[in-house]
Amino acid sequence: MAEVRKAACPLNCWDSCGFNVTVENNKVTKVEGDPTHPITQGKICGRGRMLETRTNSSERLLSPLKKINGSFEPISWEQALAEIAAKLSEIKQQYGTTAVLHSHDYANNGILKNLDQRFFNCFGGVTELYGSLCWGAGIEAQKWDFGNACSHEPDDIYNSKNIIIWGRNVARTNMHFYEKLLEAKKRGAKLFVIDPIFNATAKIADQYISIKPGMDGLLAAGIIKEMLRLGLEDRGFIEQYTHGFNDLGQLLDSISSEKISEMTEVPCDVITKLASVYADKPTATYMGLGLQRYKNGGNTIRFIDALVAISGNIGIAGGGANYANLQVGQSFALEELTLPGRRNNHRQFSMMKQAEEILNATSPGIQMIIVTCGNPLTQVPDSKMVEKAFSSVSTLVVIEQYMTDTAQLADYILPTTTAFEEEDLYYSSMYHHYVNFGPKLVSPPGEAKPDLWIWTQLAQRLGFGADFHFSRAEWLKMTLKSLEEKGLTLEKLKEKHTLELPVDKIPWQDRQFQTLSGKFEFTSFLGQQKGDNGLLTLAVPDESKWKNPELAEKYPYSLLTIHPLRSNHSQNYHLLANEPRLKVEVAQNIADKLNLQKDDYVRVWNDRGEVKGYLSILPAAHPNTINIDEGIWRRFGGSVNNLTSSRESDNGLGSTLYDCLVNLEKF
Ligand SMILES: Nc1nc2c(c(=O)[nH]1)N[C@H]1C(S)=C(S)[C@@H](COP(=O)(O)OP(=O)(O)OC[C@H]3O[C@@H](n4cnc5c(=O)[nH]c(N)nc54)[C@H](O)[C@@H]3O)O[C@H]1N2
Ligand SMILES: Nc1nc2c(c(=O)[nH]1)N[C@H]1C(S)=C(S)[C@@H](COP(=O)(O)OP(=O)(O)OC[C@H]3O[C@@H](n4cnc5c(=O)[nH]c(N)nc54)[C@H](O)[C@@H]3O)O[C@H]1N2
Ligand code: SF4
Ligand SMILES: [Mo]
Repeated sequence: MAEVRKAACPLNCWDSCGFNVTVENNKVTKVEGDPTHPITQGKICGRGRMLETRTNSSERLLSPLKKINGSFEPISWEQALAEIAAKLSEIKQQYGTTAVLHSHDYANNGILKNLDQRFFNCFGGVTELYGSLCWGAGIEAQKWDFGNACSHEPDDIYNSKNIIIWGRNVARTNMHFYEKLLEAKKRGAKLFVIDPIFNATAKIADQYISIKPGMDGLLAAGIIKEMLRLGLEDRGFIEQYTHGFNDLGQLLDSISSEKISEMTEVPCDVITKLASVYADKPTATYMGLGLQRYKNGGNTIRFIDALVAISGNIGIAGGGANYANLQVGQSFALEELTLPGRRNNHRQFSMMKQAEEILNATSPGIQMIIVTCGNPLTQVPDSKMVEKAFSSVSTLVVIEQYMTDTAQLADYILPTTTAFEEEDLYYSSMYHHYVNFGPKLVSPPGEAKPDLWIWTQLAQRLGFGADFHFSRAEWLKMTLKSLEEKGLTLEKLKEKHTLELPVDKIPWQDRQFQTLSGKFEFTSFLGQQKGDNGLLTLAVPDESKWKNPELAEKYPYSLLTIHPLRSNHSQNYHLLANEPRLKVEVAQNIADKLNLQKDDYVRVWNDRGEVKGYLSILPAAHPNTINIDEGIWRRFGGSVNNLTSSRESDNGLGSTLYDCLVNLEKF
C-alpha cells in the first residue's frame, strides 16, 4: 500500500528542502516537494528527486568489502569491525592516535553525521582536516569584517530595491532563491548579475556584468572609488560603526579607476552605474561561493563587504552582504555532540593540501585513513597527488554507499545507509533558517548500516562504548538542548516536520558587530591577531598574467569548474539515465581563435594534468574563460581536479579551485 511521508533532503545544498516521499511495501517509489514547507513550498530539483534512484539502485554497496590480492571480497561485519578496531588499537599503541587521518567532507547535512568527530575525539584525537574546499575563504573573510557570516531571511528580498547576484549560480544551485528573484522582479526590484559566465540567472537580469575571473575584489574597489568621488557613501555609518576607513582610502588612492576597468575588463561607465545602484538603497548583495575559490578569495569577499558597508546597506531591511548563514548551525549544541574536550592529541592538515601532508607526514606518519561523507579522489584538487597519497598508506577505510573512485582505492569499504534509511535532522547554514526532520522510511538494503552504527560498534570494540550508548532520539535531543527552552523540542519537530530557528532575520540591525572592536572592520584585528596585517589589498589571482606572466603565456585560459546541474558534486553522475560525457564549455573567442566546432573532442591541460571532453560554446561568457562542471567520475572522463591546484586562499582556510590556467587543443 502506498503511503506519502514527510521527509527532508540530506544533500549539501543552499536550499534544504522539505519532501513528500511515497513509500510502497518498504520501498521508496517517489520523491516530491512538500507543499507545506514554508520556504521550499513543494518544489524540488532533479537531484532531490533522484534520491529515489540513489536509494534503490542495484549499484548500492551491500556488504563490507576487503581488498585481498587486489580485488574486493565480501566479508562479515564482525570480521570488518574486528580487523579495523584491532588496527586502530595497534596504531594507537605504536604510533599514537594522530597516525590516523579522518578525511571527510559534507556530503550529507544530517546533524548526526557529526558523530564521526565524537568517535575520533573519544579515540584520543586524530589528524583532522581544517579549512574548506567550499566556502572557507569567504567565511573567514566575513569573520574578519563582521565577526560572523550571517544572511538576511529569504523573504527580506522583497524589501530590496536593487539586487546584486555576485558569483552565485542561483538558477542552478539555489532554486528557491531563484523563485524569489522572479517574484522580487515582478514587485519592481532591479536585478544585476556579476559573473564571468552568462548563466541562467543572468538571463533574467536587468543588467549582466561580465567580469574577468578572480577580479571581483578589484571591481568592488572601483565601485567604492566611484561612490567616494560622487559623494554617495554613507558617512554616518562609516564614522560611527567602522574601523580602518583611512587605510582603505589610502589603498584606493594607489590605483586609478581606468586601471581597475582595464584589469577587471569591466567598462568604466558600468562601474559608475554600479556605484549609483549601491547608493539607491536598499540594495541587497548575494554572493556565491564561486568568486572566492581563488588565491585572493578572502580579500574579494572582504572588499565586497566593504562596499556594502560604505554604501550603508548593512543592518537594513532589503540590504545585506549575504554570503552564508552560520547562525543556523550555531543554533545547535554541536560541542555536546562531538566532545572536543575528550581528545588528548590533535594534529591538523589543510583540507586542500591533505595529499601532500599525508605524503610528508612524520612523527607520526599516517598509517590509516578513514573517509566519511567525502570522495576526495574526485573532489579534492590535484587528483594525481590525491591518488598517490591515498594509495600510500597501509590501511584505507572508506564508508560509502557506492563504489566511487575513492572507494576503489580502499582496503576496507563499509556500506552505509542513505537518508531515507535513518532518522536525522537536516539544515543548511547557507540560506534559510529552518530545520527539517527526516524520519526513517524504509529498511536499508543488504547489510548497509548507518554511519552512527559503525561508530558505535567500533567504540565498543575500542573500550569507549559508553560514549555511544544513546538512542537516536537521545542524540537528537542532545543537539536540541539549547533550543528546548525556546519551545523547539524533538517532539514538536517530529509533529511539524520543520521549525524556524531563532536567528537574526536582519543581521546587524543593532550595529553590534562580533569583531574584536565591536565595529565593522575594514582593517581586521582578527586578521592581525592571526599574523596578517589585516588590511584590504588589490590582490589578483595567483595564476594570472600579473602574478605569473610566463604561466599565463603558456596557459592563456581561465578554467572554472562549477557545480553541475544534475548532480550534487559526484553523487549522481552514475545514476543518470543517459551516460554522462565530459563537456568542455568555452567562450566564443576561444572557439573562433582555435577554429573549433561544437562536439569537437578536445584536450585541456596544464602542468598538473589533463582531461579530454567534447566542446560546447558558452554564449556571452567572458573572453578566455572555460568551464568544465566538477564531480565527474573517472569512468566518465574525470576528474577535473586533475587540473586544479591545492594552493590555499589568502586567509588559509579556502581553496583556489578556480584560480587555474589551462591550455586547450583539438585532439
Ligand atoms: N545543482 C547543484 N547545486 C548545488 C551543488 C551541486 O553540486 N549541484 N552544490 C551545492 C554546494 S556544496 C555549494 S558550495 C553551492 C555553490 O553554489 P554557487 O556559489 O552558486 O556555485 P558555484 O558552482 O560554486 O559557482 C557559482 C558561480 O560563480 C561564478 N564564478 C566563478 N568564478 C567567478 C569569479 O571570479 N567572479 C564571479 N563574479 N563569479 C565567478 C560561476 O560562473 C558560477 O556562476 O551549490 C550547492 N548547490
Ligand atoms: N574542481 C572543483 N572541485 C570541487 C568543487 C568545485 O566547485 N570545483 N566544489 C567543492 C565543494 S563546494 C564541495 S562542498 C566539495 C564536495 O565534496 P564531497 O562532499 O566529497 O562530494 P560529494 O560527491 O557530495 O560526496 C562524496 C561522497 O559522500 C558519499 N555519501 C553521501 N551520503 C553519505 C553518508 O551519509 N555517509 C557516508 N559515509 N557517505 C555519504 C557519496 O556517496 C559521495 O560519494 O567538493 C569540492 N570540490
Ligand atoms: S538538492 Fe537542494 S534544491 Fe534539490 S531537493 Fe535537495 S535541498 Fe532541494
Ligand atoms: Mo560546497
